[in-house]
Amino acid sequence: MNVEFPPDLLLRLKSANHVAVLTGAGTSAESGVPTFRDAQTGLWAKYDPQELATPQAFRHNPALVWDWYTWRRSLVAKAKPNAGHFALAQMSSYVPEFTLITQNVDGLHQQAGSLDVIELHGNIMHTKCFNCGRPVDEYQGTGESPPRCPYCDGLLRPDVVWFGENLTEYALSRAFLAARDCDIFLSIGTSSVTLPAASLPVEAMELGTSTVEINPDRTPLTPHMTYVLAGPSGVLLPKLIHATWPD
Ligand code: BV8
Ligand code: ZN
Repeated sequence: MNVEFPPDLLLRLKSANHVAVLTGAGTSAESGVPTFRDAQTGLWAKYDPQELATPQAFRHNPALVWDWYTWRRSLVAKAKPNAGHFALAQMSSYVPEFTLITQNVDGLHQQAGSLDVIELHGNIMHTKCFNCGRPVDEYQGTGESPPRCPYCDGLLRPDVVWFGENLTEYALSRAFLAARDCDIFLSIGTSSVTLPAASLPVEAMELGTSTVEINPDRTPLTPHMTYVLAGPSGVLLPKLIHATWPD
């Protein structure tokens, strides 16, 4: 794939003091992790992820939701970071200030070496109690699904943010600060429909900050982006890095 980047994009990236990046499930697609809105496979094909990733679904059928996350955890456990993840880790070493905000719950940015990743939606490999909220990463596989909390005997759940649940104040405030402070904002591999994450690039746009979308498909924000790079992040990001910092 021969790619010509707009010269002023490369200049802006190279001269940026603060680069902010928001990633979505598309950045993990080339690692074999199905994107959030991809058709789910096998026995999960008949479920809409948006219906399962809610406290209501967990209350209604805790075993089903727990088993869905156990299936997704098995996919994530086998996944390895792809060239896009490594390129973002590399980019952070080229710029004075770099903020990586992710909607993903798969931990692949950290595995690729990115530090201080803002996980807006939590991490699928972490577990907490649905009742008392304590983190419970060690629990006996009692055979019960979901397992129970050793502190209050409540049901355990993945430590992710479900639809209808608030994001943690800490993650959200840091993400908005970066969107407001950065010189260029890259929105990579996200369908830009989930809020409040999708309002981060808008925050930057409204301040006149240059914004870049990297996605093979169009999203509702595509028409508003300063630059649109249509293609897979695992291919485009390494090329963008090489074109911006060739030596
Ligand atoms: C909140 C963790 C306040 C769990 C996730 C009505 C009622 C109630 C709420 C709402 C409502 N209307 C709006 C809301 C708010 C709601 C929302 O945004 N709903 C939308 C979807 C309609 N948001 C919330 O509820 C948030 N909380 O607002 O709290 C509140 C409180 C009470 C009541 C109301 C509000 C919580 C949102 C977080 C939900 N949890 N994940 C889990 O993972 O199981 S979000 C979920 O979507 C995933 O984390 C995912 O990361 C995220 C965003 O999706 P994307 O990452 O964009 O992935 P997607 O599959 O959609 O797109 C992939 C993209 O990649 C595509 O564009 C594709 O083209 C592209 N792609 C494919 N291959 C590649 C690629 N790109 C690059 N390279 C490739 N190779
Ligand atoms: Zn508990």
